[in-house]
Amino acid sequence: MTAAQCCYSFTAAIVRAPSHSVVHGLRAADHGNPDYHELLKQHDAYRDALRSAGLETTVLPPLEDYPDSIFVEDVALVFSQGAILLRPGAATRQGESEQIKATLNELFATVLTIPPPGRVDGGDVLVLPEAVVIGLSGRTDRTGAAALADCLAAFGLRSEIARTPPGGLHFKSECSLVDEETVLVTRRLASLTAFAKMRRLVVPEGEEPAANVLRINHLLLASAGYPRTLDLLDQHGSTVVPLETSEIEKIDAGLTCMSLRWYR
Ligand code: CIR
Repeated sequence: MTAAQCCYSFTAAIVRAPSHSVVHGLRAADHGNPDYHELLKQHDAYRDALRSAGLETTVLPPLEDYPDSIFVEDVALVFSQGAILLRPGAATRQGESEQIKATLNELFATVLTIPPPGRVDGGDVLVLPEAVVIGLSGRTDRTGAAALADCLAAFGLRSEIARTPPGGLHFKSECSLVDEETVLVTRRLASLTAFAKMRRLVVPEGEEPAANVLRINHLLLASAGYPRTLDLLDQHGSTVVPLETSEIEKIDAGLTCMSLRWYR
């Protein structure tokens, strides 16, 4: 498998439809509840973008008991080699893993798991061409990161441990892959050793939530609300698909969180 296949050359995706309870999703600061109908519209546009990028998408049913369950990225990692079922760090999200297990078992020949007591959220895991970076955070602990490193090694993937900046929810809230040689990062992550060999596009001050973009095949999905970052990506030569993210941002989420992608 080439680096691009591992990082952004995908053919399949899993998403989960938003539940009505999504408006009560976890958040660090209260900026008001998301509007359910607007969020549904934004989620539909996201699903359309995945299809435009060429992904065959499995849509899982909503889970009313789990407000944050549309953020499937946090409960599993998926690769051509197989899947890894994670143990999310937030108490209210721990049952979500069990809810996606059967789907992973249907779609993947191999499903590895993070054993208790380790905790890992997929939002803390960035797949780069040379290594998978695991960011320790309030959700991902050292025990979980060590168990994840073993799972990744079983799939032939090298990993590195980094640290999610203080106060940040997830590592990927502040960085994401633009292409094989380039990452988009907030200023405070720009000098991270894991990015030393890569070109770094630094998100303009005041647009930090824009750091979470999603590269899929020839397209780069980016948040529509951040014009200076969109310009930066455009100047870089990316084919950008701007998507509205106002409602999921109220519950601390970005574009990568709403899907699992892999090359089947
Ligand atoms: C949470 O706090 O878990 C959700 N409200 C947001 C999760 C966003 N997921 C992600 O960035 N990978």
